[in-house]
Amino acid sequence: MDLHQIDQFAKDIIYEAGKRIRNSFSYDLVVETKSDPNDLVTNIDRETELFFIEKIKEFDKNHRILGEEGMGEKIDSLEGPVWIIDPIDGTMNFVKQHRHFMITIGFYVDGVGKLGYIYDVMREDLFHAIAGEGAWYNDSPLRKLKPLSINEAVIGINASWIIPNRRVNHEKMIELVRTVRGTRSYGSAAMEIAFVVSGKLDAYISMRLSPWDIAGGIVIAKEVGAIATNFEGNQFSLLSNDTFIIANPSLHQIILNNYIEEK
Ligand code: 2AM
Ligand code: CA
Repeated sequence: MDLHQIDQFAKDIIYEAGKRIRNSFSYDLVVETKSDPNDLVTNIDRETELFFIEKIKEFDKNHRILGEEGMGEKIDSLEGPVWIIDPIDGTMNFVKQHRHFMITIGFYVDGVGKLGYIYDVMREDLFHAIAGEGAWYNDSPLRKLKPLSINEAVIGINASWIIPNRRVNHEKMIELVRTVRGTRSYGSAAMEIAFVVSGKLDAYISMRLSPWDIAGGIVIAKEVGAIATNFEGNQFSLLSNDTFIIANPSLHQIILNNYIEEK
């Protein structure tokens, strides 16, 4: 398997899909809700996923595809080559803000991450990695993350975890917010992961993410030394929803041990 050839192919289809999404703003979006009233999907999410599936099947019909919109095959193992795709991560941003949404893709072989992509569609910025070879922000190599103290950290966290909620002890979260230098919330998990791997954020935590939100990002994370796990400190399951933390290596254990208490 020629990873460089697959990497070039992946970049080509991501750029092409990005162009199609940018052009879609000239006509009407059809917005529907999924699991809850705030879980949005549009015709463009579906069309983009279908575009990727068609292109990948043309490239190699034996490659399987796990996509957020469920238009690939039903996947219950990661055997062989599998593409894990979120055609639009941050659909609410896409619909409401027309910015801050990502295409994100991970390419795995037998469950091992080989290629990872996070593409900021409106900025036309690509974060990507080839396992074992490095990670890039467009054409510039991403450097290994440097250690820092928790008081200097800027972290990505959603405000809903700082108020009473059924998943984590919010008092501990308040302590975390008080301790760090600053907090941010961007509404796209892939964007926050892209910021952690490039040192623009020092950690990002979420109580519930899906495989396609993080599959591309964790390939990039490995190349720069960012640590990505679930709240048990184990590998995120790529076949089901899970808790998620990605952090600078000097902060991962500190945040998990001192500030995250699951209910
Ligand atoms: P999406 O836009 O692709 O749905 C926003 O809070 C982040 O969480 C986005 O990355 C969003 O991805 C993801 N997200 C939203 N609802 C989710 C759900 N029910 N399960 C898992 N991830 C979700
Ligand atoms: Ca999505």
